[in-house]
Amino acid sequence: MSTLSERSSPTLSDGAKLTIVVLISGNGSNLQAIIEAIRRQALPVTIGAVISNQAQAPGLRLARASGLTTEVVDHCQYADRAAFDQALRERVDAYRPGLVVLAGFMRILGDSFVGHFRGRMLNIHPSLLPRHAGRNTHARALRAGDTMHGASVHFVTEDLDGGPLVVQARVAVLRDDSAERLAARVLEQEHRILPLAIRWFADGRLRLGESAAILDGVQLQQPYLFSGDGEALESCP
Ligand code: NHR
Ligand code: GAR
Repeated sequence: MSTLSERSSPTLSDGAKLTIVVLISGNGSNLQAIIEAIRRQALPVTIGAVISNQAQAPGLRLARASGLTTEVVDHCQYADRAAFDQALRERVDAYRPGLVVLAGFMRILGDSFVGHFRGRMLNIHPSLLPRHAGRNTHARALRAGDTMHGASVHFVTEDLDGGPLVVQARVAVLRDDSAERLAARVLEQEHRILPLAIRWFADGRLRLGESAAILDGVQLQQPYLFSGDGEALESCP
């Protein structure tokens, strides 16, 4: 069966590549960063589908504009979290993804969902985990007087925002920073480290070990620190 994405956007689909499903709830700027990396041929994956728990998520429009298959699994339509998780799992599984990417996905996932996708689900979180797990991370970083803030990619486990870390990018907090300005600078870094981590996974360089992420065969005691030059995604000619 030929999907919409295969017909209208050949660079975004290729049967031989790792298929990912991207879960979103909002603007989808991280999704956009993934799409752009694929278009630059810097990310060898196929987006099977973009699934949102919010029918109104602006990221859905963006996905459709790129010719991607989209779905909505609205958590409000389900009796409880377990029922939502099961429906979401079925829809994700329908695309047989090798990797599930939470890109601004705002619903906590239950143990059975997480167990099913163990070792093949990544999340981008807007803080230097383990600092500031949960929500409102930028305001909390400011309130705590942090001088460094940033973003983290981690494997998703039952431990909310506590799964093994993969890569982080640091962002200096400026004097008189606002949560909005800080968030915008952190978001720029998210757009670099999320495609990078996906690329490592697609290239078979990244996997989840017993208690830590393993990159190039080495167990990460600390997340890889992204500095913005050497390891940036290279475009292929
Ligand atoms: N699920 C598990 N099991 N483990 C993680 O590490 C997860 C997860 C689901 C989402 C993203 C996470 C983040 O990056 C994420 C990581 C939402 C909430 C939250 O409190 C917390 C963390 C994250 C995402 N959500 C509310 C809830 O009751 C609802 C908020 C809303 O709908 O607007 O689910 O920060
Ligand atoms: C990003 O900052 C992401 O890290 C954060 O939401 C934003 C989504 O932006 N995620 C969470 O807070 C998860 N709880 P986007 O929709 O433009 O990618």
